[in-house]
Amino acid sequence: MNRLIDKKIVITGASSGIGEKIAIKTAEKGAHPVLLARSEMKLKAIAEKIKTETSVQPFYFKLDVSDRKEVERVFVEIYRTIGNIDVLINNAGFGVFDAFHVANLDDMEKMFQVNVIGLMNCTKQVIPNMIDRNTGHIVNIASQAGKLATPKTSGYAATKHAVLGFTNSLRLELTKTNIHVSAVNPGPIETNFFESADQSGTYVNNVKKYMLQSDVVAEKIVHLMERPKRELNIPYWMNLGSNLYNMFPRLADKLAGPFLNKK
Ligand code: NJP
Repeated sequence: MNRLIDKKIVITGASSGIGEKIAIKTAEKGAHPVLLARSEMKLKAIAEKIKTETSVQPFYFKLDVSDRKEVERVFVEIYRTIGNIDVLINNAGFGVFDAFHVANLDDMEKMFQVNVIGLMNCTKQVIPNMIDRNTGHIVNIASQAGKLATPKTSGYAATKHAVLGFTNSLRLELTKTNIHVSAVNPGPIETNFFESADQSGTYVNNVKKYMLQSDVVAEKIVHLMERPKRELNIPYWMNLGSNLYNMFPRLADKLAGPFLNKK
């Protein structure tokens, strides 16, 4: 059974990477993706491509998720245009990898504004309507970096730890409703993400052989929408590593420290 047919799925960060792929794959399933990002021209091109390939005509809206007033205005416009939202994919995000002693505090602040506050801003716009209808699904794209911090990710990992904390609390608050709250924790994925995150190319070079393809990650996220669960961890072995680390942190620091220093 196709559970996504006619569902309205709002995707932040849909102008590239996994957000773009999720938009295409949900449209292929007969859902109605709504694309959000700052790059309007990219959204327009992706919407046209989706229309040509699937005959679904997606709506798209220019949005900077870190701008609270803009988020409120755009979500009012979305509700006015498409009606109820069935799924919100909080995917917009970016990283800058730097050792903390040289890191720029403006980058840290901006990462928090987009990855954490932006995600909360968007969630806030859909939750009251979902509670009224007693249905819905919030999917937060976090990271394995939200479970296990590695060197040079003090800012980025802190934002993704915050996303997981927020997601887990929200899920518990909504236990008695029919609203699902999921976290997605991927390892490295081949996307534009690394253009800002890893400007030296060192990390990409070191983890090339573990890199996930955005298509594969998007496919699993679509499956998560069809069969909601609390967490999607990809690849599973990386999550096993994160779990072991959290069980034996002192030993892991000693044994795995050099292995985790890839940036
Ligand atoms: O990266 P990329 P991904 N307001 O750069 C948008 C997480 N993740 O697909 O605004 C609104 O291709 C940006 O659009 P634009 C990662 O943390 C990744 O890999 O037009 N949108 C673009 O559409 C992030 O949460 C990896 O510039 C904003 C999108 O975000 C998510 O996956 C590993 C925005 C980024 O697309 C998608 O990243 C991992 C703003 N202020 C988690 N700022 C990985 N790639 O390895 C950015 O564990 N965007």
